[in-house]
Amino acid sequence: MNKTVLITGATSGIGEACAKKYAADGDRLILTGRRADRLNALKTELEKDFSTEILALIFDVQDKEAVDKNLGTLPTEWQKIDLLINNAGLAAGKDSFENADINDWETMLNTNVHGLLYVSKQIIPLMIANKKGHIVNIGSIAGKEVYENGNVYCASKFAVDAISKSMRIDLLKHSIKVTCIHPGAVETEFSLVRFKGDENKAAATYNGMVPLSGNDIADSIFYCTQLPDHVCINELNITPTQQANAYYTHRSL
Ligand code: NDP
Ligand code: 8X3
Repeated sequence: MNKTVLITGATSGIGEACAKKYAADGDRLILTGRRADRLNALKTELEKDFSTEILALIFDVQDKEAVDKNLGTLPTEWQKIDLLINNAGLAAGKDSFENADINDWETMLNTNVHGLLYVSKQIIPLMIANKKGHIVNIGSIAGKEVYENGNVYCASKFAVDAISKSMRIDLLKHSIKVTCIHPGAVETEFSLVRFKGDENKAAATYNGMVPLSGNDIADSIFYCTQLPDHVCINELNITPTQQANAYYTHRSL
């Protein structure tokens, strides 16, 4: 309640679910994404439903200049950020190493790793000035185990895991908590993006199982961020009940 929360990638999926969850809690939100129509519609909806203040910032996290311009010049009343949720990310393609498109690899590394770093570098000094803060990074079970054809997506999420551990150590002295959330299969636009609009391939990802929803992940993130100042959940691995890890899914439906 009454926190200022910055959520990257709020135009769909997990980020959008987080935006709704924190708005319902009465928090002020800075929401980001590239799709202006969606972001502005979400801002209008949340301001109407929850009478909260929303700052919508449209930029690509891969573009360091755009990140710096948008987050480096926040109005003073938006600079006391209590919580940063580094959620913007994607998988592009799921191809064997020798066939994968190098542009897809660059997009994943530039978004999932560089984008997260650019955003964090802008927000951490504000948290340090405030003498506390909480950063939640969205990793993946793909950052815990490498699976066939996951190659660079897995590498990008292993990087998020390592960056989260490193942030936690370095930011200890500033009382900044760092939590890394590692979801398994969550039914969002993730698979549609990964398979470049192929709806059949995207749907097949969740065949025979009940996947997680964006709300399931938002609920877990919310829990992690409501604990007393002296308690930090370092990481959570969250899968559907029918998924043990990146390799084993029981498709029984
Ligand atoms: P969605 O595709 O539904 O949402 C992704 C969000 O990221 C969108 O809001 C999108 O906004 C934003 N985004 C992507 N690229 C950029 C960019 N270059 N600049 C700014 N924003 C960007 O997928 P999810 O909600 O599932 O994904 C959220 C996070 O969760 C990702 O980091 C993903 O890797 C991770 N994850 C997802 C899992 C799943 O099974 N769904 C499992 C494990 C982790 P826009 O296009 O408007 O820019
Ligand atoms: C998304 C989950 O298993 O498709 O990060 O990589 S998985």
